[in-house]
Amino acid sequence: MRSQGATQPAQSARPADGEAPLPELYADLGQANIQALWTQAEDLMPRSPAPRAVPWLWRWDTVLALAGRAGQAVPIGRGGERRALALANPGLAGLPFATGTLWGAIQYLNPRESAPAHRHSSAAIRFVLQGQGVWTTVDGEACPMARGDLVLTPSMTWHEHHSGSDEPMAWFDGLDLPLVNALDASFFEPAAAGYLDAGRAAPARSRSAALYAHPGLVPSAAPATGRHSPLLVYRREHTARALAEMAEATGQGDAELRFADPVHGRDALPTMRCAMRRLAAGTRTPTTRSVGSSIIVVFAGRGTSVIDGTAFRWGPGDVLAVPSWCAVDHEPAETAELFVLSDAPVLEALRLDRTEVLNQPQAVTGAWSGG
Ligand code: 1HN
Repeated sequence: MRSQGATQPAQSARPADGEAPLPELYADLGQANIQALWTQAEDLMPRSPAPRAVPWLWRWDTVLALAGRAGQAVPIGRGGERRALALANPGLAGLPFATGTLWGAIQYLNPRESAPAHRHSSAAIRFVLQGQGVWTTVDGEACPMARGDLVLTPSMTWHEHHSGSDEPMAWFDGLDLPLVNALDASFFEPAAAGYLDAGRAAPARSRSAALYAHPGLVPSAAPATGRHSPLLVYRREHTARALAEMAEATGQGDAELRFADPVHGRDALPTMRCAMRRLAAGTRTPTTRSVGSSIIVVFAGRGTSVIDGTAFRWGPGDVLAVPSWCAVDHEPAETAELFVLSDAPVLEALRLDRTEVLNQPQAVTGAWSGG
């Protein structure tokens, strides 16, 4: 039971013999909208993070089939202006959030469809799982999207999606929306009709990639804003090459790269970390737990992850939720690539970050069998 709003004083608040009875005090506190600390339940300040979200897995086949049905049945334009299916963590009592701080969804665009421009204070990322020939316009810059590409739509940037493709397109959307809502910092604005010229075809490359996607080289003139990465699209060809060369150079079965602001070196967005982790067949990662939550999108490969004792078997397109402070380890059955979205930059900025490496592989006490 949550403590907020509790009206019953705790046992220890009873008056000792000879003391004045307290009910009157509690009644008067309640009248004044004041609560005594000693009447609160212990979960007011847990000894370690106690997220309501639970470890979970959404299977790609299930989500894609439902997205395809939504694509047939529901036009874009219904609330939110996007055909996005939110991955709703069953621990969050019906909220459409994957973890306590992160929104995760699969968005589906039919051939030649468009999703209109809007902007919001929540930042978003798109990580493409299927298709090509779609572009997202971010503050007027057309960004091509194909499988394995990462596109940023930072806070308050205008964005719209267009398909020039003959195939449906599906991508993973990640937003910091639950966090922004918890901070009461949400703003949303639809664009005026005809706001942007969408262009007629997916561009070969974005303007920001022309300026910022060359290794170790950045324009001498400062970018317009330091609030987020000036590079808005991270193409699959670069990610694939970087991961392969890192794995080869280090000889490590576990290689992880972070999508960084090429000018400042910090995370591409101030509220969310995006990373790509390559796990070679035969690797078993150490068991770790971190403060802050993450969403893992399986880009390629198969394997098993154990999250707080529950074993989840995964394959391409599956999405996992890892709530705060849950122990996690991964064991790929074949070489795998995982896209990892987390709220780590927020925890680090607030100096609340903490990671523990647990020595023992964790005991498996359950296996996932739903989703
Ligand atoms: C949004 O703007 C997009 O632009 C996707 O594609 C998902 C979920 C909640 C609020 C805004 C998009 C969203 C969203």
